[in-house]
Amino acid sequence: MIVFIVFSIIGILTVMVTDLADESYFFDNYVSSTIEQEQIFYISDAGIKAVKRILKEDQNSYDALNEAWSQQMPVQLDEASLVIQAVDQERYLNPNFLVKENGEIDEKYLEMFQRLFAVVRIDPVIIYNIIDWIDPDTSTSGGEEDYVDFPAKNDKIDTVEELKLLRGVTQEVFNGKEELGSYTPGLKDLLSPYSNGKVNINTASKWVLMALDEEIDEGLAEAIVAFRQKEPFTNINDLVKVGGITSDIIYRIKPFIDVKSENFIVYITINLGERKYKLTTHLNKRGRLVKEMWRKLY
Ligand SMILES: [Ca+2]
Ligand SMILES: [Ca+2]
Repeated sequence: MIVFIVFSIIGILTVMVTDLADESYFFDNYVSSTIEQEQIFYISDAGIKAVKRILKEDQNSYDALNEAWSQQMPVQLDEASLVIQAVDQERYLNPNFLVKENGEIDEKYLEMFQRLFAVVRIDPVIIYNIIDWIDPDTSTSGGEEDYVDFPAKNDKIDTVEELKLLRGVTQEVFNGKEELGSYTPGLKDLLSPYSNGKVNINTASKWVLMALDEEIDEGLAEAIVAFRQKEPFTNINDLVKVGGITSDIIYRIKPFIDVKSENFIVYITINLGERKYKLTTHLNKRGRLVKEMWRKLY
């Protein structure tokens, strides 16, 4: 995206430059764009370092929304202002887990996806479109294996935006919808390819919690959310303290839940002079080790 912006700036400048017939003017402006890009990366480093430090210092047994890492962080520097927001990815379901390493469908994940799509009223055929997009074979599991302009990827999903390429994933399916004053989330607020596959019951939305088990209805999911606002879950067995959650439910969902998170996407908005930039980075946390996986500038 930045390359595109740089080139469109060059495009505009070229017109001006031709008029001025001044090649050095054009060159200086190109360089200043590149320097600005480097400056943004440099400025972002300060923000990313701050989030990394917060995550490193967070050594308790759980990750919850009332903790420091989850708070929006405004940062004022001499030349720029930043707004930083970290979002743990274990609050979402990972679509890549629908397909096992051997290429077969993971039936347990399929059941979770079927429940999730039912509660947010998204066409369940899209689940099979996702499966066929990921699975290595080219025969259909009930979804769309090939598209008119491009074949299915037959590999893991890398970004949540990739889901927009799939048949049936409309703007509304992706972004969610507002109906009769009530909001239903779309895929971008339910799924993440960066999650380790275990849903954090301290951060997951009620819709994702409802996907975990058929006995977790809306009332029970809301009870979980209300409970953790007063007292975060420090152990998955603490769920039994929520009225209505039986030990049978805990036994069934145990392999798919956790009370902590491992992957964090950090969104940084940078105001530099007249311009606004968005930088996204993926931090992976294991114990005291916090590693930056990638960084993207928009
Ligand atoms: Ca924590
Ligand atoms: Ca396939």
